[in-house]
Amino acid sequence: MSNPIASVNQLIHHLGKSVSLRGWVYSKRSSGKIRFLMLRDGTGIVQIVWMKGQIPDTTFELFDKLTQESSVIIEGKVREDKRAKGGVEVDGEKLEILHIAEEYPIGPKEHGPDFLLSNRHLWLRSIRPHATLKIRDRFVKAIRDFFDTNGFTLIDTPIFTPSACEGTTTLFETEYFGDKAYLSQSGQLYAEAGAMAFGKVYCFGPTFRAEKSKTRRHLTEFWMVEPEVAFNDLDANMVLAEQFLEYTVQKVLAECKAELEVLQRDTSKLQNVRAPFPRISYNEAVEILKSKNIPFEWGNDFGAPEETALAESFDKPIFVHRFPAKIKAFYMKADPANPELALGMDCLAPEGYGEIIGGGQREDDYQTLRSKVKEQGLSEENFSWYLDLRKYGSVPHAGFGLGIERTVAWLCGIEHLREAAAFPRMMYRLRP
Ligand code: NSS
Repeated sequence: MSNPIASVNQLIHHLGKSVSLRGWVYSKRSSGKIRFLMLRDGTGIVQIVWMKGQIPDTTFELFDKLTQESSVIIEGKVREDKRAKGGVEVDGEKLEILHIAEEYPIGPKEHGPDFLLSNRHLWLRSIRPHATLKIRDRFVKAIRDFFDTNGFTLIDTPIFTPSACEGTTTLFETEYFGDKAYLSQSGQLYAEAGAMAFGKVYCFGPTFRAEKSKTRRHLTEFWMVEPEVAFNDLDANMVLAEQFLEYTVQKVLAECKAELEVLQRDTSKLQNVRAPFPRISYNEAVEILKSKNIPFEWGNDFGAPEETALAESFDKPIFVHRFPAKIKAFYMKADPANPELALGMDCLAPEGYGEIIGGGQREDDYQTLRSKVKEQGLSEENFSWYLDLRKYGSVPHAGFGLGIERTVAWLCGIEHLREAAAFPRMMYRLRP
């Protein structure tokens, strides 16, 4: 090929020039002496127009052989077309077929979710999954930028762990050279060690929970980003969380206009994601539920209906803080004003998306934490290193975890979490 290789999203910079494009046939149609081919190359889709008489007849014959998703190399001249999506069309000159695709299972007709998930390896090529995963990519980039520019150090925490962080009921167990290991539910405990070494750290990776519930909000494998900061208390933790969400959400809005449009996302609520967010205590939340006649008993954890009802009263994400200690993890610090409460906080997204962040201030007193480990029947041996952090220069500290798929689902306005992961893992789905 003699022409420079161009990607579809860069064609606007090649107006009037001939380029070489490489990609897949998204669709094609004929009309008299004209052939139209929609070419998809991963960066976008462009229409290539072929005119009989202007190109050799052999090229026309090749065109007729093309099936959906056949791979091709095309040479053509870029022409401005204001009606087209990317502002350009290409007049086809040469066509080289790399591979004629077999009959493609995904077409324009409606497919059921199960069929699409079983064909996720192909479904990724369709416009909606493509837009969703682009948004995820930009969101992750914004997350890394936020921490990079705010003095945080990335600490990669292990996936094989000897013990539970978030309760023993959702542990994935695996054999580990004659011993037992568990897939990490959260990097938090290790991030705490990191915070004592570096001050401000974050970990970011896959986490695993054997969730047996089949809800639209639970995956068995999901990604979590978890900052942890020495000397932060609960209030400072909420300030960090709201600044972090404002930055990352506004970045996605600015950088993913085209993708949000593909998903027909009403972005007005996302524009509102600006600090500060309303803060309500668990006790206040219970009062709000009462005023809405939603049956709820003090001491229980909120489920999806309660979270939706609470978030409904506000037009931006909210924090709920100071939960009953009984329903929270062993590592949470008790509220000095009322030891029945834990200094934890959740951030609830609007529009029924529920909890996207969970975190709080950590117990920093050695004896208190040691008794909590015992109370919850956890092995002191496995937690001795964690308890050490309270022996050698213990300081107040706090952090949180944000679930990537839950947040991306909210950003994209999609119903089910599974579409926010490239290859989602759920109780009943391990393939592809
Ligand atoms: O259990 S969390 O509420 N909190 C933690 O894991 C803490 N150890 C984090 C920390 O303080 N460093 O989970 C945090 C978030 C939660 O708000 C959800 O957004 C997400 O992780 N999460 C999930 N996403 C998808 N699927 C499942 N099963 C899931 N569980 C939690």
